[in-house]
Amino acid sequence: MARRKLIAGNWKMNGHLDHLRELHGIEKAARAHPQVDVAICPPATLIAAAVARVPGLAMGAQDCHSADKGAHTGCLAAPMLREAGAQYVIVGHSERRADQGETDEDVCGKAEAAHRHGLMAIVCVGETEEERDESRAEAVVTGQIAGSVPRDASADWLVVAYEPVWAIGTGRVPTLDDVSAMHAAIRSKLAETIGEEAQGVRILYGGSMNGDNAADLLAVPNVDGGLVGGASLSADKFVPIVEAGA
Ligand code: G2H
Repeated sequence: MARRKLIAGNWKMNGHLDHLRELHGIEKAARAHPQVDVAICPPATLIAAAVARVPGLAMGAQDCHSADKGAHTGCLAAPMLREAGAQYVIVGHSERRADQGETDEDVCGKAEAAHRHGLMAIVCVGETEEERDESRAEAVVTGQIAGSVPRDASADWLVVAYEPVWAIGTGRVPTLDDVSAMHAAIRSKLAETIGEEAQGVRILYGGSMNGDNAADLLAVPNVDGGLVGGASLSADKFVPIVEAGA
């Protein structure tokens, strides 16, 4: 099944208003390659300003609460992000699973909230170095899929991102064979979890993707795009990844 590639940038806790200047070059690249979906997930405080500045470029958030409103100091609900102009939301990034103790159940609730409010959920999964060394990577990741993906998910609103924790921000990437094997295992687990819809769900690779390795990674079967951290912070580094996905 043909799946449109998605190249999504995750700015994490980086960037101020002046950093939005980088978006012009990224928007230009997105317009030049309409066969690829491109999105940037800046800090939530910048989403509305980013949409105003580059209306042709899709924006996303980096997290949402599972509830639509309520007494949750400091949290952001999916309808708030939607109102700010977000089209995507990353849920279950390993940094949040580690720093905020998010469980698969939490992540599943967040993905459901995203769907309720018209956001595309990017559900992140990935094993630690220790889990890989102990040959548990596939079991861990498929377990995360089973627990984090809502049973009623469809390709219209679900994206999965495989991000090996040990590859994040380290400059290390798995072998292409390992990426291929894991993405195939994820597709297969998705099929068990949500049935036929699994064939249309995009599975992104994330973890030290850059302009030098993107073309190889994006050519691997079942790799339907990238979730890019450090290299998404500048147009110079991000645009070659968009071009590699085209
Ligand atoms: C993985 C990725 C973005 P980086 O977290 O989600 O970051 O590309 O910096 O490894």
